Amino acid sequence: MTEAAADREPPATVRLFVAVAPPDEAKAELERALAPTYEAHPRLRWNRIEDWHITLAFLGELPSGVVPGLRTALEAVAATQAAVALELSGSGHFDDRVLWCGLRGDVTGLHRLASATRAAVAASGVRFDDRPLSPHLTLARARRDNPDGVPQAAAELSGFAGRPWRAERLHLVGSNFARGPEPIRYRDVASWPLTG
Ligand code: 2AM
Repeated sequence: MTEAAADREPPATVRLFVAVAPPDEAKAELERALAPTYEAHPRLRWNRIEDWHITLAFLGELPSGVVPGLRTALEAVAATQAAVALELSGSGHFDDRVLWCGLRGDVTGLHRLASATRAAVAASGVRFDDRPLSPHLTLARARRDNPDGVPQAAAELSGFAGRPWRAERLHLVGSNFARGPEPIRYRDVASWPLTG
């Protein structure tokens, strides 16, 4: 196949996850609170604010042929599940490498939405690693050659208490695989209002 033809060919696989995202005002508030931490830790790999999300189900790399079935399944979930009232609050880290912001509010509702999502994905025939949900919004990762900074950044942000907001849409998100030096890019494959 020529390179030009390869460019036109849809990718055979796609890396997918299902998520909710805070509205712009809640993100702007967190961004403001993070300003001193951004400045203090420029060597962390900070996620782009437009990419901030809370993963409900990580589906992994799948053949792109599964997407139509997933769309149908997730549309039905969104039609039967209600919006979830949440607040961004506090912070923490995984393994001294991943810095995250925590969530308060109807976390039980978030778990319920994640369970419904995962059940619908599984019923649509897609197999994925159904790990327990740990609700968080990832902010940054430590670089391999410079692991410092994550616990300290988490301590700096620990007092953050954001305004209430509602997760009103369910998003099916695709990402590239961050091959080489390119940062990971996310894009909505589709999203649906939570109207249940
Ligand atoms: P993270 O935010 O904690 O890094 C896209 O990569 C999203 O899926 C991210 O929110 C990421 O979680 C999550 N994710 C990536 N790999 C995962 C895995 N193996 N299990 C669960 N979630 C994963």
